[in-house]
Amino acid sequence: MVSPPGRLILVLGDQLSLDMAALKAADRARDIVVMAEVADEATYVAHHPKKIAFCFAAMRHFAETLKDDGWQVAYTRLDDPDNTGSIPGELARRTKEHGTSGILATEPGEWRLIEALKDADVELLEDDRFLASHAEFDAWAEGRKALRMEYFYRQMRRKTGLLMDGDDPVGGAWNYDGENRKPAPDDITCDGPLRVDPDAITREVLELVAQRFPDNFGTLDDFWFAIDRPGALEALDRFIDQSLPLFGDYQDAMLDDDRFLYHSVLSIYLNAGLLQPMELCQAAERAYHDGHAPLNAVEGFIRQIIGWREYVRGIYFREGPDYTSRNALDHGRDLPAAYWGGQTGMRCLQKAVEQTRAEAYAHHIQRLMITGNFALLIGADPAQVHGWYLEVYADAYEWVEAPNTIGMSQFADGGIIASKPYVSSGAYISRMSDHCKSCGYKVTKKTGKGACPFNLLYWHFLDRHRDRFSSNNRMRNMYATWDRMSEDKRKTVLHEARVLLDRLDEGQPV
Ligand code: FAD
Ligand code: DLZ
Ligand code: SF4
Repeated sequence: MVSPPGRLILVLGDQLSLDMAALKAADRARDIVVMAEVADEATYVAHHPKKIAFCFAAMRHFAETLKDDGWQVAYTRLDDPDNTGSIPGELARRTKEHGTSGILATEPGEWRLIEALKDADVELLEDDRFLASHAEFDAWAEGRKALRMEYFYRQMRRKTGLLMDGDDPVGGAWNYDGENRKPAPDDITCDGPLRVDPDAITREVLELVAQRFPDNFGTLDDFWFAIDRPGALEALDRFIDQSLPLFGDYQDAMLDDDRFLYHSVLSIYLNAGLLQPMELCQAAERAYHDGHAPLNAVEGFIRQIIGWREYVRGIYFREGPDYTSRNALDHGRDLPAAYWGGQTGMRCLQKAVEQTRAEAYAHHIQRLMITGNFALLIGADPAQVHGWYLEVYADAYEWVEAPNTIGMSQFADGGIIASKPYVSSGAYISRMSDHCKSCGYKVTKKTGKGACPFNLLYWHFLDRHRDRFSSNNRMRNMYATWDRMSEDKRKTVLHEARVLLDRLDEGQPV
């Protein structure tokens, strides 16, 4: 008697954990794991080549891990002649080849793919790599006027017991954010994240990506990401050992000559499934109890993971597929060429983009207060801004990128995530970085030749959005400062900002 076929188990490029929900529910003896490098996923935006290379290299290594673990794996390479070019296409092809009694997948991190899989009759299991399920987040959000991260974070602290002393937070306070804002250090005592030499599998992928995606923004040179779990665990150890103690102090700092400072650079591994959120947090908590790292660093790090990361995911799934097209401030300007490496005299922007091109990485404050701040101040089309962030960073998947961009950075969701827009003049950048020292503009100049564009555009933004923001408690002081300026001064600022915006509209560099 011929036994009935098993099921197909889909594992996507950002689901590279042995304990993914679909794998846990599968039968290793009968089911077949399907993994596929496909054109649709590689081109839904023009990803940074390092992101594609990381994804394919990590997928190929993970397929080997699965085989060693006793799984049967049907793996499609991008250049396989029979490759249909899409995930549903590959599932259909494998169904023809092997037969199947059903297809099982863990829910993808993007509405686009969720809908495509539902259309292909794939059974989806909730992704349980996260601390808060959809139901738990929705229950927390239900009936609240404002969905502030801080309160959600406290619930996650209680739930996990991380940094808890019974019912109270260790140290007496929930949040040490106020101690995480030291300006850039004079000298850096940290060599940055672990760098891994590409092995034969990764080198083959690098050649493929170079050949297939020659025009994408970003360079493949000097590829150093870890591409498997042992490498990612080593990167975690190095972070805890070397960077965590000063992570808190310098979390918001930026330096012209240092791309990573004390940041973990672990989001790429975490989002792909090579690391789990709780193991990062527990490693950090151990470092606190061992006296290796102070509370402001450990609490700050844990808050980013069980607070911000879980919270933005909750918002993405709660708000639904139209979230990425929100545009509360009615912004529509094209992103300037500077975002793709075009000429700019703004040192901070030029450095953030240059490092993005080189590393497919920038840390949070570079994303929020340089590229994000400038895009918001000029009134850039949020959909384009969202497209840019999704393309250029190796850790970018829509569930985490979109709420950070559309919500936190561009205020395009009308204030679901941010209680006020993250805008600043040049003074903030000057305080937190050393960029201004080598800039053609002068951060201390508010108007006139050489005035820092952030200074002009900041007031222009506040002025043009006065109706919306002037009654916001957290913005009253800003409007009071603006209103105290003489009418002449205000006119000059608005005129010079207008000239700058006109230059951008004519495609000229600023
Ligand atoms: P660290 O500073 O070392 O922080 C530790 C960890 O905390 C990170 O690895 C990350 O997993 C988590 N974390 C920190 N802040 C956030 C946050 N705001 N949201 C979610 N997780 C957070 N993060 C992504 O993972 N993918 C993205 O596509 C992404 N897009 C962003 C777009 C914009 C406009 C902004 C402002 C932020 C974005 N972030 C994104 C959040 C944050 O910038 C990155 O998580 C962080 O820079 C990753 O670097 P790191 O691992 O060195 O982080
Ligand atoms: C990012 C990415 C890329 C570049 N390529 C693939 C791929 O070829 N096959 C695959 O399974 N996944 C890929 N991914 C990750 C997916 O885009 C990701 O799973 C969805 O965006 C959902 O988060
Ligand atoms: Fe950026 Fe203005 Fe400083 Fe130049 S002067 S680096 S544009 S903040």
